[in-house]
Amino acid sequence: MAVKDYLRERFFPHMWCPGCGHGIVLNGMIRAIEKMGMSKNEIVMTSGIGCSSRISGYVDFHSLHTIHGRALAFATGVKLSKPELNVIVPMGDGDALSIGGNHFIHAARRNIDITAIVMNNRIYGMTGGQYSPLSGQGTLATTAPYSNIDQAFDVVELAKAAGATFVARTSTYHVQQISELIRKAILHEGFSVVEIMSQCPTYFGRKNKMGSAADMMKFFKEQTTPVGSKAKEQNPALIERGIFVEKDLPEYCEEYSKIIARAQVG
Ligand SMILES: Cc1ncc(C[n+]2csc(CCOP(=O)(O)OP(=O)(O)O)c2C)c(N)n1
Ligand code: SF4
Repeated sequence: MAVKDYLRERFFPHMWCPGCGHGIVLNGMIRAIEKMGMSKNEIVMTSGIGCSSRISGYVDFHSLHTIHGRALAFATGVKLSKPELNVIVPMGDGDALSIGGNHFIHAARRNIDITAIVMNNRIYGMTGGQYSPLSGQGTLATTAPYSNIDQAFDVVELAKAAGATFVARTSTYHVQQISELIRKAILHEGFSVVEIMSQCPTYFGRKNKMGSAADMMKFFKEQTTPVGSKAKEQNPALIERGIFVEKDLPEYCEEYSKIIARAQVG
């Protein structure tokens, strides 16, 4: 299948602003799926609400565009009833870790076989630039005009601590790595998290004087380094990219089916 066969072209042109990073994530994800030769019918995408969550409308998979912060709850229901399907959940940082934070940690803890993609632009894009739990101290937002005083989560550390069995990070500058990490995350049997640093030039970029979308991507190029690199030792402020966790642990749906079998015997 060609890349465009996975898209619902009738919904284009898309609603993203010029320079938004979310389209790069869509591109990287579709290329990963095309490379694996997956059929559209094997994939379910559930999403909440947000510019990032809009991805579920543009892909020609089984899709559920649901409630802000609840994408993983819907995904859990789908996966438990149809474990043979691949469930992918694109989320914004607000969707995943503000209103949806509780769903996120518990999906990770259960190790249910879902691929969570956190599109981290450090702001609520869709609703006009409010700060999110990923904005970080010292940033400016519509709701923090005198500077944000909240510390940010580290998505990778949070996912690791909550029990995710595949945890990775990259950025929209590293488009080949997006495809590679999403491919591995889909193949992984367990809860996988791929954080993708994405640019919102319209709100985060403008409010924090980060320049154009291209400047923001240059920032991702210059301020990140492969995990475990020498550069990180020399400059601890660099953000690491790559795979942080990849391990096998019992998967939730498999364990659940064993419980059903035991209950039927008993
Ligand atoms: C229950 C509920 N609360 C709040 C909203 C309003 N709302 C819609 S999207 C959004 C945040 C979007 O930010 P994020 O998830 O980071 O995605 P982005 O738009 O930046 O890609 C909010 C607060 C909503 N739709 N539903
Ligand atoms: S508001 Fe930000 S996140 Fe939303 S489409 Fe525009 S650039 Fe992208």
